[in-house]
Amino acid sequence: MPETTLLLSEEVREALDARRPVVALESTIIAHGLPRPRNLAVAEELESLVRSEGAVPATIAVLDGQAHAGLDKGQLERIATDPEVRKLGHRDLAPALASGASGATTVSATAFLAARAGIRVFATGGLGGVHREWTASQDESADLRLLARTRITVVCAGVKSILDVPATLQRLETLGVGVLGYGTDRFPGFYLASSGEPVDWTVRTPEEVADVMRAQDALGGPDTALIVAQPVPEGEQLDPRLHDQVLAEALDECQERGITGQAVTPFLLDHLTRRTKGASLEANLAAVRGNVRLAARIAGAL
Ligand code: PSU
Ligand code: MN
Repeated sequence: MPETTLLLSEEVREALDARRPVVALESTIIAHGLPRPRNLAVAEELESLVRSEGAVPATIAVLDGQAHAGLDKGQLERIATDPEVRKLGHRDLAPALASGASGATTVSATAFLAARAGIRVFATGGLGGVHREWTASQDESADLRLLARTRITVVCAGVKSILDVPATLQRLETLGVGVLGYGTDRFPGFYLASSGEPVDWTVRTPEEVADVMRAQDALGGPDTALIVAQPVPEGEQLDPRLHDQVLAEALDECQERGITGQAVTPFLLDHLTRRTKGASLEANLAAVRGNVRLAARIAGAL
C-alpha cells in the first residue's frame, strides 16, 4: 500500500524502520466508547503509558479521507472532540477514504490498518463479538471475521460483557483465532476479572507471548490474530451483582428504543456508565491501562 494511503507519523515510521517496539491503539474507544471530556485525557494517558514502557504508540484513525497510524496532539484532539467523527469498521475504510470523511477506527479497522503498516501488537479494552439475541438480530461484530484473517496480536480484557461470551468464544474457535489467558485459565469478563468461561492456554510473561508469536511465524501461520486476554485486576473490577443487574436493564432499554447496528455497543457502554455512577467506566479504564502496558512489554519482548 502506498505510504500516502496510510500515513505513518514520523515517529512511528522511524520506530518501525529501526525495529523498535510499536503498539497500535484504536480510536473508537476514544470517540464513541468513553464519555467526553474524559476521553481526550484517556487518549493522551494511553499514549504516555506506551511510551513509559519504552514503545511508540500508533493511534489509528481516518482524518479527512486520510488513514493515519500515529496522531499528533491536534489530531488526537479532533478524534476525541469532533462530533462529526464517524465509527469505521474495516468495511467502511474505502468509502471513508474516497469521500474525505473522518472516523475513528474499531478493532476491525485498526487491526487491518496496523497489520498493513507492519505493526504486530495492538491494545484495546474489549473486543466486539456475538451479541445476545443473535438469533433475532444476527449481530456479530465485524471484529471477529477480520481477526480471523489478520496476523496481529491483540491484548484485551476479553470481549465486552454486554455480549454473548460463550457464543463469541465458540466463534473464535471456529474461526481459528488463538486465545491465550494472561495469568489466568479463565476468559476475562471485560468489566469483570472472569467471565467464568475456560481458556485452553495460559501464559504468564510478555516473553511467553512473544514465544507464541515467533512460533506462529516459524510455522508460517495460521494467518489469524492471537488474542492475549488479560483480566482487569480483581480489586478494580465492577461489582458482579451490580454488573448483572444494570446490564439486564441496559439490554431491555436497547431493545425498547429500537437501537441497532453500530449504535448498539456505544449505547450499552454509555448506559452502564450512567447506571453504575461511573463505576463501569473506572473498571473499563483499569482494563485498558493494563492492556496498553502489557502490549508495550510484548512488543518490547519481540
Ligand atoms: N473496547 C472498549 N470500548 C469500545 C470498543 C472496544 O473498551 O468502545 C469498541 C471497539 O472499537 C470495538 C467496537 O471494535 O467497540 C465494537 O463495536 P461493534 O460491536 O459495533 O462491532
Ligand atoms: Mn454490531
